[in-house]
Amino acid sequence: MHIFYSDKTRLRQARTELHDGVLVAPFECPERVDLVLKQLQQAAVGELFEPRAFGLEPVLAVHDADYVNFLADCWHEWVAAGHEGEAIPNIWPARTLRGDRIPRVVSAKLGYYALAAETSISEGTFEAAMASKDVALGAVEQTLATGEPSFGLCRPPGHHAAFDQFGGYCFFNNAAIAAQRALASGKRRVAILDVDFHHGNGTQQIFYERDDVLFISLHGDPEVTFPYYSGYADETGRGSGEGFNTNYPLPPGTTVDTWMATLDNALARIKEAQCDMLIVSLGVDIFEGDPISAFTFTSGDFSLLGQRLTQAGLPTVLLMEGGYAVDDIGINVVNVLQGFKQGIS
Ligand code: OKP
Ligand code: ZN
Repeated sequence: MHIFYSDKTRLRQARTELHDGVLVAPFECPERVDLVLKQLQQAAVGELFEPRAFGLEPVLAVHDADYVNFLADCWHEWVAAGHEGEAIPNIWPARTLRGDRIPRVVSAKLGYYALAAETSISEGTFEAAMASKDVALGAVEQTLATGEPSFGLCRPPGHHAAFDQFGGYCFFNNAAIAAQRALASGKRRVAILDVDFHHGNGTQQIFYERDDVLFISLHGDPEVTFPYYSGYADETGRGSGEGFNTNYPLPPGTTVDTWMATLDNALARIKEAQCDMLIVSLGVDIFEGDPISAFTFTSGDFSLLGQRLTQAGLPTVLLMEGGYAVDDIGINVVNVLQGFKQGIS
């Protein structure tokens, strides 16, 4: 297993997250990568690589240029405007307002480019997002070159980030950027399998009208779970993308047996669609102890998950998404990767 990591992912050090009506210390914190890295090293899961800088070109292949410029400038504009705290959106072009013009001032641009309010923009956020996608690109490049599995310890996560929107702790869609890279280097159809507790609305949106990326997600039912406005079973793709988007919303408390049976359906669809690469959006917030999620995985169950993923029989890149039970996040990731290694040996 090739492991990609960058210290620069620690540059996102936001102080605030709007949670339950209170500004709290963010669940998505730099300790997450520290602890995963420590456990990966202790368990000697694989060789550690630092990715090179891939620049903005692979980002602009899936994201809007004005959105990327907004992210690059947001913090500086916020500070220049004299605002006191971190940059948090508080008004949107909601259904009765005008969404057809991009506003000029940073307070208004925030709402235009945000899909949720929990995620503040702070100093270093853009730099960390750049490092996070470099980690994903390093991993996919390695797997493309060797055919061997790679893990990218991405942070911040990516799967909620859409073509021109951030939110749900995500800024650049790392999995989408990696998938697009794989296509550019000759893959014909990439499967993105999203096992994070939350629906990967951003990944779905980016590829919704395309048949060269199959997006499949198992997640908490959006009727009762973030991101609420996406992730239903009737979202199956549009145009030539029809049939290349599959959502499996599952109720809170879903057992691991039911979840695994659903995964088998997802893997069968990946086979059927004749994909030639697998990218896993690996959120370990399906853990029973996760503070903001509601599935029931034990640490041991993650080995089974890793093993099961090898049944796709494809060159595989696993990219970190969520997981907020920091005491257990390291062992849970290690178990997935060790299970995967066992499955292919
Ligand atoms: C990011 B990833 C808790 C509600 C959820 C945002 C969750 C973002 C999850 N107050 N808030 O792990 O998919
Ligand atoms: Zn999640």
